Amino acid sequence: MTVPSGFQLLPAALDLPAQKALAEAVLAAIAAAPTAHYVTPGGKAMSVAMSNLGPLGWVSDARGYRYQALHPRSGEPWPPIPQVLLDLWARHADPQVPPDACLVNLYRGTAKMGLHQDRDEADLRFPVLSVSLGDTAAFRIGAATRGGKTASVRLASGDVCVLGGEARLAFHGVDRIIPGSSSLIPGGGRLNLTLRRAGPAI
Ligand SMILES: O=C(O)CCC(=O)C(=O)O
Ligand SMILES: [Mn+2]
Repeated sequence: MTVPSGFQLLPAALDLPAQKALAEAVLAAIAAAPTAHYVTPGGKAMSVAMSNLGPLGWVSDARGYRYQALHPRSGEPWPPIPQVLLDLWARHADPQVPPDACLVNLYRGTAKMGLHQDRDEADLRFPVLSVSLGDTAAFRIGAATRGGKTASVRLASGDVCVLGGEARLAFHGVDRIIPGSSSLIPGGGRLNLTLRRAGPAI
């Protein structure tokens, strides 16, 4: 299948110096908000290590999926979203309403993410914008119904993609990371930054 309409891939939206600066800034920020392998409501630990930046952070545990203002372990607010990400959002997602959540996904080794929809946000009219840094991902995207045809798209370091319109509720996931395809992340792997408007627009 072809990718759903509303899925926008912006290859190399960030050049190498910008990728390096952003990866360093995010890794430094999450030193104060350590990543964790969240457990799904079904009791399985995710292979992706996660943290968040911004007023709200996405978390999962036995009680379910939700956004919350505080890191689950430290009880501290999440570190702020770097300006370069706010600028990308204003340019490619929504010029008026800023994102209030940035999920930080760290894929190492065989980490992957199963097909899912992003639907824990209050207002699904806002798109989701995601930035890829480090190793290339084999990303999969289909329609808004489970079980339909899907397409595989490579997401390389510096690529930005936007899920808006028809693609906002598209099922998507990461089949695998291609190890050694980038040397951007110390220790290897892939950093994915997913910007969302999680709370209402006000
Ligand atoms: O890592 C990616 O490219 C996708 C991440 C994702 O879909 C999510 O965190 O909801
Ligand atoms: Mn997602």
